[in-house]
Amino acid sequence: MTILQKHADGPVVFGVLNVTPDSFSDGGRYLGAEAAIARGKELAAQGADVIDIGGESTRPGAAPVPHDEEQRRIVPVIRALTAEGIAVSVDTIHAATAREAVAAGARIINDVSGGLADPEMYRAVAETGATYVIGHWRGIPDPGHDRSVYAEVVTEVRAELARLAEAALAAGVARSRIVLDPGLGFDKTAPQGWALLREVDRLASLGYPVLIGVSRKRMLAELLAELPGGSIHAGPESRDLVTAVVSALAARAGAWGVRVHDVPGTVQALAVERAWGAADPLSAAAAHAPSAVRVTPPTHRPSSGMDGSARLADADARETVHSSASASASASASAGTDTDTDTGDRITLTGLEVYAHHGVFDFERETGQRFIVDVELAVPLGAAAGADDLARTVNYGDLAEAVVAAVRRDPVDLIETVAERVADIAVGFAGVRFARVTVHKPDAPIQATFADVAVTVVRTPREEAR
Ligand code: PMM
Repeated sequence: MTILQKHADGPVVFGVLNVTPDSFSDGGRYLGAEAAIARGKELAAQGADVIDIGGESTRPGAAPVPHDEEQRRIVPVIRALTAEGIAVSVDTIHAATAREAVAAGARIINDVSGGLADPEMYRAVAETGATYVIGHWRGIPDPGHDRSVYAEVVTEVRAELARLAEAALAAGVARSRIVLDPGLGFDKTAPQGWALLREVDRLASLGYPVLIGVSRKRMLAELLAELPGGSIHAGPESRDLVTAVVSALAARAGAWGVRVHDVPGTVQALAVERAWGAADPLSAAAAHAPSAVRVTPPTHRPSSGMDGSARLADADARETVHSSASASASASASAGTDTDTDTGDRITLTGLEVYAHHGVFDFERETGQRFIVDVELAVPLGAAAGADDLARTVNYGDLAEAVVAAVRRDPVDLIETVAERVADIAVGFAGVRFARVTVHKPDAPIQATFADVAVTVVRTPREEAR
């Protein structure tokens, strides 16, 4: 199950892990690597899709941290969590730290400055191929809100985010890798924060996925202080319930992701939001269950104009050169597996090119090379065709994105292993009877002239997911 697949079930949940002495709500609690790693695993088990690790506090007045100290705090934690297959994002405004983080296994750089703090950041992101969260801010956080001056906050934040995204694109960051975040609390008062939340759809209309980070922030404290018995001085955890409510509302409004400290609360709120809109509340609740206890395969919601994962994936499929996808309803070749439930319908995605670092030789690991993936899914297509309804089939954009993410994961020796990984992802899509996956390595180090070398695996869903 990849983060990108999961998005189709609702927003990606980023669990906050601050490995700092001074973050405002969890500072000092996870400063040692051991405690931080344990907390990261706990957040993942609670249903976080990504662990967002920070080694420098961005709270107003926090002391800047030397880059090497920031990296010393976070790198062992990134290594340990990614080794367990947990997706990691790194909350940093420094390009040097971003590079180290990706080298250690992080896949997402979460930059609250949107590239304004470090002129090298866009290049670092472009070169590493990481997903890039562009946050909106106007400078090092300022407790006095002196920069929180807007004639029309949504219009201006939207325009500033659009400019930052253009700058990142110009520096070589792939369009499909950009996520936008309005930066709640960063040079925004509480009313400005609520205005931005009210108009998440306008931010999303820029065409990028939108991440919302409101967890435990002062704007929530100010809201609670207005309530009978409320106090702005109550501890940060007292804001978890309202954080979860915002997560559900943000999901409704089309947010791609939510960044929270209290993962169980948000997971529950998102389950409610899904159940509210779904026919089957139990499958909605299962969508954020930790994967060890997941009992149903993922169901895929239709892509609206707001579906960041589909947009990311479609762009990926375009950018990764020879990609083509086609649905065929022929009763052609059997995949050589149990076909008693096979209607003969197929979705095929071929020529998906991914640059990755697999191979038994050191130079393959260091420089990387092209891997070309073909996926054939046996999946009944009649219902989707009859109703002309994307929700009843496999969204090939989601498929492409999930395959790219699976191939880009940590390096392995064999293309057999890569094929197995991809097949594991492919059979997790709802309705898939079996998947045939071929991984080609056309530039393999073979001392002879050759056209291609490839492996093919055919896999069915695990029994409990059928
Ligand atoms: N807020 C904080 C830190 N990192 N990242 C994103 N993308 N969005 C945010 O709103 C955001 C962030 C604030 O600090 P915390 O880690 O202490 O909650």
